[in-house]
Amino acid sequence: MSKDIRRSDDGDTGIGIATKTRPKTKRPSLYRVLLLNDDYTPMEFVVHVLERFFNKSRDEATQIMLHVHQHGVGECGVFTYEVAETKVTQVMDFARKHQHPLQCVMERK
Ligand code: TYC
Repeated sequence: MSKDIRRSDDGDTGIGIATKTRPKTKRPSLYRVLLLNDDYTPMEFVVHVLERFFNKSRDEATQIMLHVHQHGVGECGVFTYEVAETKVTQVMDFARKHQHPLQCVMERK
């Protein structure tokens, strides 16, 4: 951790005052949560997952599901690491509980 200290001259004494300028803030890395297509998970189940875990409207959920169905992969949302990890776990647990092979993954944005 480096400190950002700037020395500003306060006159002709040659003595500077250590002044904190920018308090360091780090933006968190963001992660995409993706759904992967498969041949067996019912479309209605995928729509339900998107509504339940990603707070999508029925229309938006249906669009995302169809995108995944047609293109093989699609984005459910973008989150910080811990939130993304939680979403993936929730979806995978829910799919397993209902014996569907649905796969959900995360990737650094
Ligand atoms: N391809 C599936 C079907 O035809 C539907 C589906 C869509 C499955 C999206 C997974 O992530 C998925 N029943």
